[in-house]
Amino acid sequence: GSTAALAKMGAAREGRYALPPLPYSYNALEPFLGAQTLILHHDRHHGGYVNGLNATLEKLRVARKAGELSAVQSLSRQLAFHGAGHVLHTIYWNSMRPGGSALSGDLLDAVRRDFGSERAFLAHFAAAAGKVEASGWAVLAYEPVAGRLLVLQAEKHQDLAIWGVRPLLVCDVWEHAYYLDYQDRRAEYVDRFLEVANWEFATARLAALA
Ligand code: MN3
Repeated sequence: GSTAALAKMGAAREGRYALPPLPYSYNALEPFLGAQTLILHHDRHHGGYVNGLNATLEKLRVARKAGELSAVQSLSRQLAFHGAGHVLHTIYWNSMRPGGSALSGDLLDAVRRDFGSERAFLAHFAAAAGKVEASGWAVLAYEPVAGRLLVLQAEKHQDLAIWGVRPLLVCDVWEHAYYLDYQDRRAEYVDRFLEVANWEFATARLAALA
């Protein structure tokens, strides 16, 4: 569907990743998040990850070609930092939509199976987002070994806890995501985030993966 296609817009083309446009206007999420937050967050922060990812890949290409890989440790760290930042932000923009949405369909069935109830899941997700230590993310993810849903916390963002999970819906709790609008009231930001959550996007991602 179109939501799955949106998630691919940041993919590499001709060797370079691209900053996908916001799937709505900069002021479309007001009053939850102001336009200034989205301009800074999308154009500057997310754009910085895309530029960093492309620059790191170029440094690695040059290093391989020269046979000089002494910087591979820091370059690998930069690759994970910028790459994870790009992927998670691409999902984050689509994890919200003006007016929000209702959990339904296969995703709602999976949520009830794996978390007990919709209410229990939402409380779990909000608590995880509120309690990420310092900067990070809350992630609703599909874990393909058992084929079940998990809520994970990612500190910073290159430290995703389980390899192979596929994020379905994410909440950015770095301060740049909410500080202009909510200052230190992260829990209020998370509650309002859930009011605009785009569960249709998450359902489409689940259908494409499961
Ligand atoms: Mn961010």
